[in-house]
Amino acid sequence: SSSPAHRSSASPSSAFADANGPRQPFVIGVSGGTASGKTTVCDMIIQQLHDHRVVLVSQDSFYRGLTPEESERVHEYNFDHPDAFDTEQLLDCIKKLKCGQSVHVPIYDFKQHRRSSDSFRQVNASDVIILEGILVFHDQRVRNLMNMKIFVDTDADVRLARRIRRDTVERGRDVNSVLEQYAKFVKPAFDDFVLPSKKYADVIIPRGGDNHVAIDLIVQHIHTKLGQHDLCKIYPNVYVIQSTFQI
Ligand code: UZR
Ligand code: MG
Repeated sequence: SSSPAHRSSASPSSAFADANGPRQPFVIGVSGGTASGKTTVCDMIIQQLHDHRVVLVSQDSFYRGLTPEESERVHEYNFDHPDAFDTEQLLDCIKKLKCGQSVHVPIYDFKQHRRSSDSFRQVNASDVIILEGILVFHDQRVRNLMNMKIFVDTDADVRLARRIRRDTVERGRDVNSVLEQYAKFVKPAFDDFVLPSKKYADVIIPRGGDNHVAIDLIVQHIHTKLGQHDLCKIYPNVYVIQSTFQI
């Protein structure tokens, strides 16, 4: 709806009576190549937004589980291709969160390349939703749900060095298999899908989590956006009047 009601609302009653319903959460997309520092950037934003309720949703959680046949030939599986993700389910989750509903996010096991069959992570409605992942800007429908798009831009050599360290230390892989996968899938998919999606970003952060100035600017902007409507703040199904009203 293009009703200007919520923009011109000067009294609390008009804020509550708004035909657009409650204020929607602010959705931030954070993309960038593998090991670019997406998680670090998200953590820093979350830390600085401590006075708001923020949830982080990772695109990784929406990896499709591999079939037994695919698991046997896991070295031939392309985890960096858009088809590796269940984008319909991701879309559904973010849409629900935007409407203030809570959702069940799948739990993905990177070692078994499978989803947990019996457990989920429950994510509740929030003021800010951060969606991070290598391909969160790929699908137009997902992009359209975002209020702000951030691309973390880190040099490829730095990313590869980090990726080797992470996969060998945290995921129990050997250097050769990491390099093989990088050359076969990770780098080509970055060139074909990730880098072309950079053009959709509103903000590009060079050097990722090391860039404190960029993070500060982004957090200031989010504060401004959230503050614009601080007559009512969303809590699950409850509206709380936050500020004193000017007459
Ligand atoms: P980030 N990935 C795996 O290595 N194993 C899996 O089961 C699922 C994903 C990798 C994926 C991608 N690719 O490069 C990376 N490969 O996780 C994305 N190969 O994670 O954005 O944190 O780097
Ligand atoms: Mg990550």
